[in-house]
This record gives sequence, C-alpha cells and structure tokens, in this order.
Amino acid sequence: MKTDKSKAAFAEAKKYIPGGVNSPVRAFANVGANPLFIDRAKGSKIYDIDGNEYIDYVGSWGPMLLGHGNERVRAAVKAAADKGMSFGAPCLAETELAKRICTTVPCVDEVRMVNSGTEATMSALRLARGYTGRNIIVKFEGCYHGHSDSLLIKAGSGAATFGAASSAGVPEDFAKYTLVLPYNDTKAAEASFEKMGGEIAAVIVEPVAGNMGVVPPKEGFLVKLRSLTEEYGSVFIMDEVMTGFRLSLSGASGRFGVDADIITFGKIIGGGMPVGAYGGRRDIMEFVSPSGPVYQAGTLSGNPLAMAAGNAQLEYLRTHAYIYEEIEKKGEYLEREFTAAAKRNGVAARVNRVGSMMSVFFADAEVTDFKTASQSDTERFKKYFNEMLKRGIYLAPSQFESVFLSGAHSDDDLEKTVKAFGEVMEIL
Ligand code: HOZ
Repeated sequence: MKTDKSKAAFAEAKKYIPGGVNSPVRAFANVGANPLFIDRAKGSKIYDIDGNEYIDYVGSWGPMLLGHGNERVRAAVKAAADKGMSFGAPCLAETELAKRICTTVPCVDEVRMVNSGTEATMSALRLARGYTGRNIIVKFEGCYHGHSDSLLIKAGSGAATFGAASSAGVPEDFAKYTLVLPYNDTKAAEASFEKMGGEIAAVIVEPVAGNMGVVPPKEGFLVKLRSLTEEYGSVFIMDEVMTGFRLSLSGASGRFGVDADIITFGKIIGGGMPVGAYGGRRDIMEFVSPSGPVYQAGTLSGNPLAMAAGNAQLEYLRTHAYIYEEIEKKGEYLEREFTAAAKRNGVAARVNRVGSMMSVFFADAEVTDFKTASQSDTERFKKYFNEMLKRGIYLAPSQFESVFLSGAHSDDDLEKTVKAFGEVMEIL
C-alpha cells in the first residue's frame, strides 16, 4: 500500500494548520501512522489520494448511515445549491426538518437547528441553566459532548486519545460547576443528587457511550437518571449526536424506551453536512430566544443545503426503516465472528456493541466505564489498527471511538473484514 501522496500532503498541511488537521483524532498520532488524505467516498468505500480503496467503518464519525454519496441526498443538495447557498433568513426546509424530528422522536416537541454537535450540547446546557436557574451540570467520565468549556472535563474521544481528558484553557471557575461521575454508576448518581440535587441544572449523558469506545448503558442506568432528574427538577439531556437516528428511528431514547427533557443531535440529521440540533419539551424549549430569555443564534443555522441533505436522509430512513434490522444483523455477525476469532487465537478481547456501533477492546475484563476502557491494551490496538488498514479496512484511529456500520456495507465487505480480523488476530 503506497501512501506517498498522503505523506507529502500531511507535511504540507502541518505548515499551515495546527498539527496538520482540523480535528485532533484525524492526525493518527495515537496509532503511530500518517493520516490518509481522502479524495472521495462512495457507498461503503473511501479512496485516498494515492488511489487506495478501503472499506470504511468511520462513516464520517457516524452520519453516513446510508453509506457515502446516497443518490437522493446528493440530488437534494444539488437542487438546493442551485437556489442559493445561504440566506440567513427562514426557509421552508427548516420547518420540514424540524417537523420530521418532532414527529419521529416522541420526547421532542420543538427543536432548534445549529451547526454541530458541540453547538447543540453547549446550547442545551445554557438552556437547562436558564430554565432551572441553577449552575451545576452532571456529566460522566469518558463521555464526550463536544469541546465547549463546561463539557471538556474528563472527556472521551480525542481528549482521551491524547491523554489529556481535561483541556488547557478551561478556567477552574467554569470547571467547578461540572460534576463528573463514573458512567453506569447509579449509586454515585443517587449520592450526588441526595447531596446537592437542588443545585443540579442538568444531567447530560451519551445513552450509549461512543467516545470511550462503545460502552452500553447497564440495565436501569438511564431509567435511574430519568427518575432522579424528575424528582429533583433537573433537566435530563440525552446526547444523541452519535446514537440519534442510528440506533433506531427514534434513537437510543426510542430503543431503550427512556424519555429525556432535551435531546441533542449531530451530523446525522444533516446527511453528513455540518448540522446539529437540540430539542425537547415545549415548556423548556420556549425558554430559547426569541420566545424566551436564553440567547443562542447563528447565520448558518438552518442552512438550506444542510436542511435539504437532512430532509432527504431522514425521509429515506423513514421509508426504508428495514435498514435498521439489516444493520443490526451485520453488527451481530461482526460481533460474533470477531469474538470467535480473538478466542481462537488466545487474544484477550472484548467486543462491545449496540446496533451498528461497536468497539473491540483488548482487555480481559468487561468494559463498562472509562476506568475499565482505559485499562485496555492501547499498544495492541495500535498494531490492530495498522494491520487492519494494511488489509484495506479503515477503522477509527483510536481505541476510544466507535465502529459505525452502514446500510451500504455488503456481505462481501463484511466477509473481507472478518477475514482480515482473523489474520490480524493470528499475528497479534
Ligand atoms: N471527536 C470526533 C469523534 N468522536 C472526531 C471528529 C473528527 O475528527 O472529524
């Protein structure tokens, strides 16, 4: 596999962009490799600028549930582009997308469009604080909710990858309002609410953690968070940037049957374009400006191209909902075969999966929170990542991310992936 062009492109990029990338995990630093510069993508495949083809399990970090370049999404974006790139004024496609979300996700009455998951979670926190008149936010160790100040504390994803779970530049005065608890620990949540429940504005959680690798919620964890927040009058925020419209049409909240007060969405509702949104109970959402006193704004919010892509993708999912069952089966297949291959070769590995999200941890013990995720063998992951890449399988370049399956992954793709995994386990 020749990657000379990607190597040269990275060297050039480093002259003008910090670390050569516009988002840290992409630098491949943690897996000791040179990032691949991508030329194009179609269906389940991506192609780098050296002309190599890979089966893509990153899917732009989740939104490509239909695979890359879905015809209907592309056609919708092209048609919208012909009418104008940005208006900074209301357009019909915004209401259409908002209505789709509100009618599909039961606990969302109203929704505000923004441009990214980070904006969605940051705005949801401000709203929760404005609504409750309280300051404290509860988050869980290893969960990542974007890079705003209150949330970049003991965070997963790139923060965990680069070994600095809390960022420089976050004033202690801000950090003191963020209470970090272990994921899946209902006792810790109960104890915190008993101690200071009246001061807690919101609990924010990834209903299936995807940014410390995939960690499913234990039975009763989400239900307990729901009941505690209800009892103490705090706002329950489910961050569905990864799981929304992925784990079911109504996301993780629908899949597990647990309602939230606010749900945050990310790029999946924009068909991969820069979109985020936060939505929820009407009485809370009515606190958002111009209806209420919590200010949040943006010229590109509700951008016509992004709305067109989102409407096309969500309409496709609504009318092809069998995709969810198909992807579930693909996930089951990979989980089963990966687990068996690791066992056959005596490799200590744990495969965590929920639906189309999956992670392989090189660990003896079950991975249920950030502590156990961090105990996995990241050196082994590094070798695994590079050997899979050599065999044409493009995985997220970090132990603390997820595999994302799509409707476009074919049986042939999956078989090739299982074959590659088996070969890699033999040499690991
Ligand atoms: N933090 C993102 C994954 N959880 C990575 C985003 C990117 O590099 O595009």
